[in-house]
Amino acid sequence: MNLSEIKIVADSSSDVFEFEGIPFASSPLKIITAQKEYVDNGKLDTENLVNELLSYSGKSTTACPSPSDWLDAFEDAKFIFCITITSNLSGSYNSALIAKEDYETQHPDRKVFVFDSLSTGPEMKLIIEKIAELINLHLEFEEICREVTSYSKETGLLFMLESMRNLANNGRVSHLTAKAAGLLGIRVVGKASDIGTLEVLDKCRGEKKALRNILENMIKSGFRGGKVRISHCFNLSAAQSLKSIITEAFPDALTEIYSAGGLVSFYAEKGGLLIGFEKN
Ligand code: X90
Repeated sequence: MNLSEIKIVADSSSDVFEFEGIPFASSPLKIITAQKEYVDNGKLDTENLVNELLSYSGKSTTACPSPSDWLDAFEDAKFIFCITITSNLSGSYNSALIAKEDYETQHPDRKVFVFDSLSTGPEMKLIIEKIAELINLHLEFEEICREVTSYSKETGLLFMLESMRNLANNGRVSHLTAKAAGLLGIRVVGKASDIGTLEVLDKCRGEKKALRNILENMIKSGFRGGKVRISHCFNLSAAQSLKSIITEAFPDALTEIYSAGGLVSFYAEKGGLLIGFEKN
């Protein structure tokens, strides 16, 4: 495989909008209200989005990329690695599968690997980084697919949320589950389950306790100081505190912090953190 024939594509829930050194495209999800449609294309003003939604009382929802959006992202690459948000919460994966069918029928010499991350945000970012690493090692297409599949079993996603209102209003968690997150001072800590759904682990009083709890849950999952990716929705200070408690316990951990894109900001809401990490 020649680098110019390869492309990594991911939907915008990965918070990755460009990637240095490897051809990359992001396929945008959309956030939709009765008044406006926000396209999560990396140029979206997420602060404006979050604030507009806070003052908006009508219905808001999201939409995954259509097969034709995915085809646009494939462009005309020969070998495509396509990563999606969990198929258990979004139609993105199914859309990508339809696009793959289409693309491979039209171009029998081309290959698309569609990978269901069973997760989102920073865990997808880790998977994307792994694919890039394997591409740079000049592995064969099938080998990369195999390696990525096994790598993803050794990564996890935890989250801390102050509100689960948008998740509940869009049927991604029950209203009962969401209720606890609405209580003043409570932070819900949870994880992406093995089948790619939201699983609540703990309800913590205050952010400090929640951050400790996250580190404990990372360790429980097998974290021993590998890569960590933290995506935050206007909560840089919590992301930084988490980074320092991780570094204190695991000086070799490689932690990077960045701002969430539109889709993750919509569901994680103000104050939310998503943490992708390697389990061993
Ligand atoms: O297709 C669509 O419209 C997108 C639906 C996405 C629904 C869930 C997004 C969750 C984003 C919230 C915390 C992390 C949850 C991880 C679960 C696997 C972030």
